[in-house]
This record gives sequence, C-alpha cells and structure tokens, in this order.
Amino acid sequence: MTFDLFDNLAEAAPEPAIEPLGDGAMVLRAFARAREEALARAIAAIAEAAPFRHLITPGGFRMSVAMTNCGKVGWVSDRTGYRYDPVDPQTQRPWPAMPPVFAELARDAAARAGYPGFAPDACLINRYAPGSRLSLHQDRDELDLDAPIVSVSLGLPAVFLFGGLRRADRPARVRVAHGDVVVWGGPSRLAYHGVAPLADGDHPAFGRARLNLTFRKAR
Ligand code: MD3
Ligand code: FE
Repeated sequence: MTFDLFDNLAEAAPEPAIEPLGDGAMVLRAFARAREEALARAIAAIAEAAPFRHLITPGGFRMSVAMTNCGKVGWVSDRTGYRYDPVDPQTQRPWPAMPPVFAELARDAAARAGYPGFAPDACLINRYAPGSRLSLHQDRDELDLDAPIVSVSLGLPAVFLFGGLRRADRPARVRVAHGDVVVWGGPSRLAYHGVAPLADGDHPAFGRARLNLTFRKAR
C-alpha cells in the first residue's frame, strides 16, 4: 500500500490554472478570492477619503462608471483632458495611500503571470452599476508601457471586450467573475479594450455592483 494516489492528487491542482487570453495577457481565475474581505474593507476606507464620482470626458460626456483612486497618482479626466494627478481634484488632497493588501495582490498576480517585481504606483477603482459600460479605448497615459496592467474583478460578473492594436479589430468577449484577476502585458498592453453594459444581479458581498481595480505603473 502506497500513498501515490494522494501524491498525485496533491500535484494535480496545486494552484489555479492560467488561462491564456492573448499574447502576454492571461486570466487567473478566482486569484483574489482569498483576500476578498480585506479588499472590500480597503475599498470602503478609500471611498470615505476619496468618494466615487462620475468623471467628465474631454468631449463633455459623463462617464457611466464611477471612479476613485489610491496610490501616488490617480487617473482623472475633465474637459482639459486625461492625466495622472497626485492630488484628487474633488478633495484637493493627495489620493489615499495604496493599502498593502492591494500592492501584494497585484505583485503576486503579476509574478504568477510571468512579470516578477511589479510595483504599481497607481490603482484606479471603477464601480459599475447595472447598465454601466466602458467603451473601447487604449490605456496609454502611463510612462512605463513595459510594465503590465493588473485588473481585479469583484462583485457582479462582466464581459470584457478585448480587441487588437487597431480600434477596428473585432474584440473577443471574455467573461470575468468575482475574484478573477487579469494580467495584460507584453504585446497586449496597448490592445483596445472595454466593458459591455453590466447585467443586473445581486452579489452576496457587493450587491448590485461590480468593482474593478486596475493596477498601473504610471510614473
Ligand atoms: C487590456 N477598466 O480602467 S480592466 C480601465 O473592468 C479599464 O473596469 C476595465 O479598462 C474595467 O482603463 C477593464 C481590464 C484592462 C485594463 C487594461 C488593459 C484590460 C486591458 C490594457 C490593455 C489591454
Ligand atoms: Fe482601460
């Protein structure tokens, strides 16, 4: 009698599988689940100091997604354009510091995806209500385009639209659920992407909302 069966089982599922999405992009299913309570508390504390708000695009449209930030700089949009700003224009105070649980999750996910040493200095927090959407765009306001972007989905599920390097490239649809982490690096870093209108639902921890954390090396 040996314990080979148990050894094999222990080896069969050591860590969640990496699901490739494209060149340099991959999904780590449920990677953030172990830290979901600490993440929820940290988001609530950030929103107390820097409330969620609907930014205005340079074209004058109010975004359906509500946003806030933490870290050294925050992403903001207004009639003058997009920028990373060390000061929250609404409170005139620096953005809340990035909580250790945020930085550790982002670093661990990036390392797992093959990008060791990821040290984000900015985290944009997006809050979606049913019907909120994000139209196709590129993230190119960051100075270090060699660093990946790490995205953490919490609450209601959503459909990512993941296109190519040209706006006209037809996007793939990728469902992301509570706790899923997506890492976008290498050739995928400048891909066009967006989020389809959020379907209504009721999440046990987050209610009728989806929250998305995007970690960036902006400076
Ligand atoms: C693909 N947020 O804040 S994160 C954004 O779910 C943003 O809130 C979406 O796009 C959200 O800018 C999607 C996923 C994401 C982020 C950056 C990318 C996908 C990306 C950069 C390149 C390719
Ligand atoms: Fe984006």
